[in-house]
Amino acid sequence: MQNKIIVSVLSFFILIDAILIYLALTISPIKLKRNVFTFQYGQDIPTDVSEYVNANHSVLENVKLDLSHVSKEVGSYQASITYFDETQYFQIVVEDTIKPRFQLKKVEWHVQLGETLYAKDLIQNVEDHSETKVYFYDEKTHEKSESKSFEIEGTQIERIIVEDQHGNQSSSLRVKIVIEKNQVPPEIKGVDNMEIQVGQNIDLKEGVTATDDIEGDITSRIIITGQVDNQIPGTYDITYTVTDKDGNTTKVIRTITVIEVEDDN
Ligand SMILES: [Ca+2]
Ligand SMILES: [Ca+2]
Repeated sequence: MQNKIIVSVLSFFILIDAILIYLALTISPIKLKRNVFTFQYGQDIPTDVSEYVNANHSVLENVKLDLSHVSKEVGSYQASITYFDETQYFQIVVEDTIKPRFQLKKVEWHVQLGETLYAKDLIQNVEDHSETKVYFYDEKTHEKSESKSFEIEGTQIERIIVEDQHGNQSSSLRVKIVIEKNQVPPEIKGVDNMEIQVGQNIDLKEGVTATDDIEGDITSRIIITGQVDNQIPGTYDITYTVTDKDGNTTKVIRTITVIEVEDDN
């Protein structure tokens, strides 16, 4: 008697389960795996319906996946699956949570006093799917700057970070910057030796330029010493001197020869 009751109760539950399974299958043979699917920016968004839906193979063949509103850009998009006249909607989220990775070209840089460095020039091999920017980074103030000028002689440690367009920051890498006083003198051009005729005027500044590797055009700081007497034939030495801010001087001597022209008549 007792066994019969147990069998009856068990049978009852098995029957209920069977009915529930039957209902579940007949109500909808397709079932979304999740309501929200999240992908990393740069990752391919699957176009295979089986990535999104649990259903048997024959059902899957008739499920249409609509990703027409889905973009590869970061954001949240609606997508849907349709099985005959039944449509189910779900979300596709594209996010970028991956920090950029990069390497330094070298860990020690020598710059000249007053020189400006761009952080992007110090690095190589940036790995990230989105666009990135490179900064000098101050760990205390969290300040970022794309470039930096070095105004004090000596050695300093800087940190470089790379940030992607979605705000993910790489870990910072240290670089040693050695700031050295500039020892490259300016260059003077246009001071070739010349011949002029008696009475011919000469502008000693004409065509003469001075350029410094750090300061650029410093022509206005050229000092000219010496004179040409264009009435008296002879050779005249003219000295051009220019000095950069670091005290490097360039001196060029140019010879101007005043010649008497023979009168053919
Ligand atoms: Ca990223
Ligand atoms: Ca210089």
